[in-house]
Amino acid sequence: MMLYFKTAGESHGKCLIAIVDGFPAGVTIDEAVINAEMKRRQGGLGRGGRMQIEEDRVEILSGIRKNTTLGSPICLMIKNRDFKIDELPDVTRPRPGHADLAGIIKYNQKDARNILERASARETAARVAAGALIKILLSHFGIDVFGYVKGIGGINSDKFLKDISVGRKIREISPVYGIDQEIEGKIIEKIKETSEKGDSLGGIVEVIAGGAPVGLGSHTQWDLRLDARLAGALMSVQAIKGVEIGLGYDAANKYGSEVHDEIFYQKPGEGKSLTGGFKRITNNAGGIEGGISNGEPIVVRAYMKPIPTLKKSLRSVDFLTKEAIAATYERSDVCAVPAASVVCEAMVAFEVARAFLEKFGGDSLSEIRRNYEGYVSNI
Ligand code: EPS
Repeated sequence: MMLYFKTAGESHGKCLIAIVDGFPAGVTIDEAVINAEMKRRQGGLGRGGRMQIEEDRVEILSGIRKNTTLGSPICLMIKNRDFKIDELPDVTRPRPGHADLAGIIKYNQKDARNILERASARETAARVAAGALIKILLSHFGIDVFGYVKGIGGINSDKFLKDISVGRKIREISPVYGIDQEIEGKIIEKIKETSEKGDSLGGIVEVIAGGAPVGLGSHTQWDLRLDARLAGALMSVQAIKGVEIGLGYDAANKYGSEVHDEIFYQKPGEGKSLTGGFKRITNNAGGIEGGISNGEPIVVRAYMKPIPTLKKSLRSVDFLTKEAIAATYERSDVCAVPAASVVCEAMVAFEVARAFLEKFGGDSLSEIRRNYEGYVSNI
């Protein structure tokens, strides 16, 4: 059974749901760990009024008994406090950049609410719940997935993160979920200024998956390549417009000799080696060569556009009357890049776990561990 998850739910419907299938039996799940992630997604400077209303908490409806997974589908539910979907006004003034206009035409609707309720990034609460569950599984194999904000509104960090645990400590106290305290003040200022102007901001998120062994993903088929899968998963996150891996776009501007990570060998000691003893002193490949993880940290960046719901509305056209009119505004976040870093972390965790289970798959945690240990001791 392949690991997969689907979500359901509207932004102002009763609840959001994630169904995670193909998750192995025998994994102990602490609900508090999932809820900590839910809270993190709600935070970050630049969030709007909705996050004052909600207190996202997960309810486990199936697949777990006595805090342990059964191997059956796991249904996670997050209740919406603001759930009055049937009473909310019609939306006929589509927001440029949102799904409103394309959605009403495609689905033959007269009210863009029927589109935006599902297109909303509120859906990502369900993804984060699924991702938190998946990260618990990965932690059993020393895989640590860490997402942080690299930049907002053009103020970008060039800091290189060597150690995830150091990054996590800085991120924990950062109001924008960053790891570079030198630029944090400027970012905070920019978010405040933008809020006063009634505008919105995008930014860059980096996700690092440390501790993944060589051999996840495959060169043998286009849709098995790990880099392709990660890019697809991240592009599916609302407002993400670009993804790069390792050196990314900049590799196109350099010589091959400047780009590729030279190979060295150091006989592994007693402990396990994720790379079979082969070493790199650079990681421009972002931990993936030929669509296969090479045992170095997997490094992915996602580029987020500014949120399309603007207080200072853009020009639009009323869908019914065809008259020129300002786009709808109810309320919105000014900047949701910190929240997106939590969502991107969840999506990377999912794709890494999916590739991990394809390689070491089994129905139970103990079976996967046997397969994993046999492989790692053999490389
Ligand atoms: C979000 C909930 C939404 C927005 C935001 C994300 O709440 P509401 O629409 O009720 O204000 O804050 O949605 C969007 C960015 C979007 O494009 O729709 C959340 O839970 O993250």
